[in-house]
Formats: sequence, C-alpha cells, structure tokens
Amino acid sequence: MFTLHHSPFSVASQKVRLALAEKQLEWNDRIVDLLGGEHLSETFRRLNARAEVPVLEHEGLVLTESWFICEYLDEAFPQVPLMPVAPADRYAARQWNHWIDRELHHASGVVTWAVLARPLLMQQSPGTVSGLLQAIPDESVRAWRRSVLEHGLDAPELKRCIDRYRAFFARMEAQLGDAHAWLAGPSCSLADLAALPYVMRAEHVGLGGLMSFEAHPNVRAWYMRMLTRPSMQPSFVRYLDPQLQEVMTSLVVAAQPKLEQLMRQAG
Ligand SMILES: N[C@@H](CCC(=O)N[C@@H](CS)C(=O)NCC(=O)O)C(=O)O
Repeated sequence: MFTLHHSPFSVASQKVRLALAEKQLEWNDRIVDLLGGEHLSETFRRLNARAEVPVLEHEGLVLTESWFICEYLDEAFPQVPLMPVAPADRYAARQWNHWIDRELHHASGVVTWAVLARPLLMQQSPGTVSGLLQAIPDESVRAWRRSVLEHGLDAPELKRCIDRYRAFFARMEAQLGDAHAWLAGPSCSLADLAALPYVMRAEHVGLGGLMSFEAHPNVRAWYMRMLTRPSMQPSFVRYLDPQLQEVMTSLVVAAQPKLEQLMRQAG
C-alpha cells in the first residue's frame, strides 16, 4: 500500500494521482495543507527538504519529484504500462515532462498564486503571511511569491507566464495535429498524464481562452479525451470541494478582465 502526501489542488500531486489511478493502484491519503503552511513544518521537511508535495511512501522508500515517482510506479508495477515502448517515444515522453518542469510548472504556479492563492492569503494577518514566505526554502520561489503578493494581477511575471502557457499549447497543438492522438507514442502515456493537470489548471484559473477550440482544436480534442478517462474520478473528481469551488469561481470571475487583457497582449 502507498501513502501519498499530497494536496488536492497541487498539479504535481495530480500527476502522481493520475498515474496511480491509471495503473489501478490504491493509496492512502495524507492531505497536506499548503495554504496553511503544513509542508513548511519540520516534520514534513524530514520527508522532503524542498518542502513540496507530492511525496510517496512505499515499502520504506520515501519518493519525491512527481515524474520520478511516476517512472518508479511504472517500473515497479508494469502490469498497466504507462511509458511508451519505442526509445524515440520514451525520449519524447521525458522531453514533454522536461518542458513542463522547466517552463510550465513555474508559469502555472505564478498564475495560480496571482488569481487564487493571493486573495485567500490576504485574509490572513500580514505576520502570518510573511512567516510563510520566510519559511520557503527556495530563494527564487520566495522572490516570485513576494512579487505576486505585492502586485497581484499586475505582477510583471504574469504576462511572461501567460506567454509560456501559450507557447506550450502551440507545441501540443503541433504534436497532436499530425494524426497523433497522444503526446508520445501510440497510446495515452505518462506524457499525457503529466500535461493534463497543467492544461486543467489553465482552464481553472481563467486562461481557458488560450485553449479554445478555435485557437487549438487538437489540444481541445485531446483534453476532452483525457477528461473522459476512468482515472479522472479517483484522482481528481473525488477531491473536489464544492465550497472551495464556489470561492474559486468568484476569484476567477474577478480576475477575468485583467487576464483577458493579458491574453490579448501576450504572444
Ligand atoms: N518538481 C516537483 C515540484 C513539486 C511542487 O512544486 N509542488 C508544489 C505543489 S504543485 C508545492 O508543494 N509547493 C509548495 C508551496 O506551495 O509552497 C515535482 O514535480 O514533484
């Protein structure tokens, strides 16, 4: 049995939950309260010094880094394979995740913070928020969060991040266009599972316009295919909190005019 330390709304956690669900493996939840700073505690940092979810515990092993966890699962439980077979397709799968880790993860974090996390954190006392910032181990993460907290939707990082999202969707569109249903190889693979949380996030934070049917028909069709997979229920739908959804919807509606403006400017 696996113990997954994760957060319902974390994209990296969603990637691992999707892989577990696709492989029909069951896990025990250890939900980590990111907004409350639980991942910054000493106890959690003993599991992952970078103070990040997900962390997977399995038979005495403590695994971090969502992609490495997914590859571990695929090798340890090969019954439902999620990595393509051909070396070129395996390379492509890793390359997709590399782009995600290098470019999109940061972009999705910045947009999520600007639209959702910042207004929620503003409800806490300045001392609490500054304590949470101070405790973030990575200096560059601390810096962009400070900027987003200060400037909100006017943070200079935001436009750059929307551009990155746009470039990623264009890359996906080109790959999926050539009669390819999936990002790497002939079937749904870890590459698709790695990308899905970030594509969903774009829609959930008000960047859905970047992946409209008109703009990216192949991405849109891929997205619809992904959303109907049986793994969506155990990995994603089951963690939805209607109350939080309502709050998030109102925050996205409030951010929409500014986001529309940035999406028009971007590119
Ligand atoms: N490269 C890591 C990134 C993990 C990561 O950044 N996790 C985020 C949630 S998606 C996190 O725990 N952030 C801590 C925070 O919000 O301070 C992975 O793929 O596992």
